[in-house]
Amino acid sequence: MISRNPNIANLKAGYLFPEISRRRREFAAAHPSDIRIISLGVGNTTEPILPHICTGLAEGARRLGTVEGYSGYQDEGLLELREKISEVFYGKKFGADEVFISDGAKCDIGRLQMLFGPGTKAAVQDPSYPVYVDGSVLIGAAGAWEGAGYRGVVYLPCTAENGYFPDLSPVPANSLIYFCSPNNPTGAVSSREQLSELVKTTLKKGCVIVFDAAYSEFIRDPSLPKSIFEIDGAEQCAIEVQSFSKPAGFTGVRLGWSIVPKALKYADGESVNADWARLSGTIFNGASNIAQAGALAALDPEGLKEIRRLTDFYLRNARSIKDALQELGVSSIGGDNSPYIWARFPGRDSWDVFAEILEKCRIVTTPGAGFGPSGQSFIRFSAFGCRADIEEACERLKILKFR
Ligand code: PL4
Repeated sequence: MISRNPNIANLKAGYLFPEISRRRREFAAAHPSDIRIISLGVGNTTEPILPHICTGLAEGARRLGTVEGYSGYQDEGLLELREKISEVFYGKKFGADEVFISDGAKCDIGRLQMLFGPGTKAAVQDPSYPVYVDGSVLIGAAGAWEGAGYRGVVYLPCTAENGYFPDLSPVPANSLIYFCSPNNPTGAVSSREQLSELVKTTLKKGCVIVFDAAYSEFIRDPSLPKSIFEIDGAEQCAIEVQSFSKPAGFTGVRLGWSIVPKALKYADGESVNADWARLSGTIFNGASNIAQAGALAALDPEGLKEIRRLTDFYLRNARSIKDALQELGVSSIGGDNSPYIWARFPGRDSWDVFAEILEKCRIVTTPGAGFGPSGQSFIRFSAFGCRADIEEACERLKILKFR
């Protein structure tokens, strides 16, 4: 019989979000005639795509039904969209051949790991979005589970004590550093000085950063960087992954991009950009042309206003959740420049707090321990939800007693 990929066997547990859904289903089945469960768990958008962007999508679909507007495979993405992304997000710093359109940030994170292979160690913020670690396990770079983490992964604790920015001294030389700002799950946003320190360390240690900026459009404080490429030297050591999922409501439409600068080289001087083009051309057949038409609409002046409106909406939800937690005496960070609130329950197991909130309030959250060892005793609240649900959830939270 054919053998199982041993890397899959190395995965310690099921993927976090299906596990949350499983527990929710189990709970609902055990309480059939109960009040409705509200989800503040998975970061899944709830609001309709706004009209201008939606018209862009519809127009894209309509054009496919015409002789002159029809298009088939477009492996590397629409030239017009790649140029627009460079203009809107990077002040035209990058050529179109450094902008790669994808079907979402998560998919690109998975594919990018193939560039560096199983011999490259990973360093991650702890806690972090599970794909960085689980993807490293699947590619064979993380090795087996040992005690509290995977052998080939260096966990960089982000705690209240260090202001949720890690000590970078344990980062191994020549490793791949996954870094997310605004951060999922903590909601912390790294400052310009902190990202400068990250870039300096990365260059000194011969590493590469995979910078996940999926939540950059939630940043309201103008002093905070939205892209790693606002930092000098980043072009020599970073790849940025980005997404239309949260700012444009494209979680189901699926569209993102990655910036792979031409200045980024491997130890032997070969081009990472050229390898990424080769790799993508081989195992990816391009993003949906309808989604790309929607993205073009999202990046024109009217679309950018809609992105602002939508992200403002979710930030208002975040404010309400933060206020409700504060009234309960629960301390939290995030939610100001990010759609996630990271709430602290000292001395408690986060899966127990998850169960308690589900049991008493019928609210699904995400237990911090699911994001890494330093997530223990934290709960992540997602601000993605319709307004009525958020208001109802804030009311229900009042019955909790954590003081
Ligand atoms: C649930 C830091 C959410 N099934 O939609 P994409 O692929 O462009 O972006 C996914 C993504 C990328 N980077 C970060 C993210 O937080 C996310 C989405 N994360 C969450 O609740 O943490 C949705 C998760 C989804 C998943 O497994 O990714």
